[in-house]
Amino acid sequence: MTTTHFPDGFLWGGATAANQYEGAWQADGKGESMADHLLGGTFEKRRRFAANAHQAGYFPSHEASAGYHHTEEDIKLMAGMGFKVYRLSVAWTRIFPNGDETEPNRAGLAYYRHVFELCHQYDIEPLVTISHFEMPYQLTVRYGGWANRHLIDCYVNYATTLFKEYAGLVKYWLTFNEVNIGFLLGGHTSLGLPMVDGRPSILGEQDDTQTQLSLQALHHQLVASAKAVQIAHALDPNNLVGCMIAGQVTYPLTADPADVLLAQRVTELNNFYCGDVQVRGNYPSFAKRYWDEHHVTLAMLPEDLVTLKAGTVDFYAFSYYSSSAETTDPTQREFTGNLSFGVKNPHLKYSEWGWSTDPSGLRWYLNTVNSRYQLPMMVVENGLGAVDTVTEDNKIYDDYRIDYLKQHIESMAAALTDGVNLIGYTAWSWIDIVSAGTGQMGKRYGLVYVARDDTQQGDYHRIPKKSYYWYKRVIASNGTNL
Ligand code: BGP
Repeated sequence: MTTTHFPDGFLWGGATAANQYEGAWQADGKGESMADHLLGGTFEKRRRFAANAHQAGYFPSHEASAGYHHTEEDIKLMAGMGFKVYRLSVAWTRIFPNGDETEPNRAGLAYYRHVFELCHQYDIEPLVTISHFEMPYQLTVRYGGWANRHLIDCYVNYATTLFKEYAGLVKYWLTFNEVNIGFLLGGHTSLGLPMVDGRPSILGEQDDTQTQLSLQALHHQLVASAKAVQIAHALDPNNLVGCMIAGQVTYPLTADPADVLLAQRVTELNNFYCGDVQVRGNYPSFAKRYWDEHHVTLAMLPEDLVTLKAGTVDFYAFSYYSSSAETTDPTQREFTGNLSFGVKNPHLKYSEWGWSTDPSGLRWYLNTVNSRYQLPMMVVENGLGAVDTVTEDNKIYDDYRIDYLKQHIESMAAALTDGVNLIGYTAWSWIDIVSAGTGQMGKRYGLVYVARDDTQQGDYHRIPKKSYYWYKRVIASNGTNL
């Protein structure tokens, strides 16, 4: 039981991403996204580096949770928990099927208008991620992805279309989901870059040519993000635009100063390379050292620096799932959860997917970022991926998920006492969706169960889990009844 009170108007809610939730991948004129090609495309073959290699040929985003066909029911379910905010992404390919058209697909625009209007009927504020790992496949085929500067124009046209179309319906926006992950992982999903030897190229394991390509592509994304922020503000001063960073907490494995220094460098690179550009409007001081070490020369137009400075975000949104550790012994490095690499921390417990549970890491991260930026913050992803069992009487007793969420909400309450300006929390994911990292339905995060499994069986009917009723109480008590 926490004694700290969340501020009045705290934005409690949940999140999804279009390619993991909607399905209906070819409905109403939608084009193909990078996600629609996973496991089968030229660039994405064997992209999944975790448990579902045996499913090659199955494209999780094609059907996902069939959210596209459950709009009314799902928004009603969210309202049943008392959501104040719903974080969702727009599938770029529903609006511009190939990514580079000048005229939008009206059917795609109408679909999201319906979603946003329904949300407002239930007093749920939409929080929209403009691009969440679902860039149009044709932008990679035709232009080579974000390595090509032309994508800035394509994205700006897309974002501007959304700002204009949904003026008055949406005021909270995020430009790119986990923009720092594309950079960390070579970015074939979010940057649209080719894979290396059939797998994602990982920063630190990339050769300098790949690092050059990734950072150049990322630079274009950061410029596009800054332009979108400026346009959103110019079109409607009520628009609030946030960055979305994958919160990467990295501890030194030992008190050996070399480990401490390494953990600091990893923390800075993973979080502040992108964070500083989006919040402060310039690359951090360590960036030059990093570029020099990797023989990277970024092609920048003189106006890019002006754009970055003028397009800083209004709030800092981030995902947080787990923490990692670092040591200078390179033989120990492995996958340590949410697309991070490092070493396992002996003080923490790990899920069967290798992700640690570390609520203190969330408090550490909130404080660290608050000290650096002093911006309002939102936790826009946090949750536990687990296998759920449906009992004979159709119930799901997910006490492990409740425990996880409870501990993290307690950490947020503690961070509030530390003085952090936290304004919202959207649990990931409020309903079962396809896992981004593995393509599985069986790695479930939802507070609502979706009857669909990894053998593609199930009719997608929804069942609120025990956590659904628990979270409803949490929201009703503004975070005091945990
Ligand atoms: C983040 C992504 C989400 C989501 C989450 C959980 O990196 O923004 O899209 O998927 O991780 O990861 P996973 O689905 O791999 O368990």
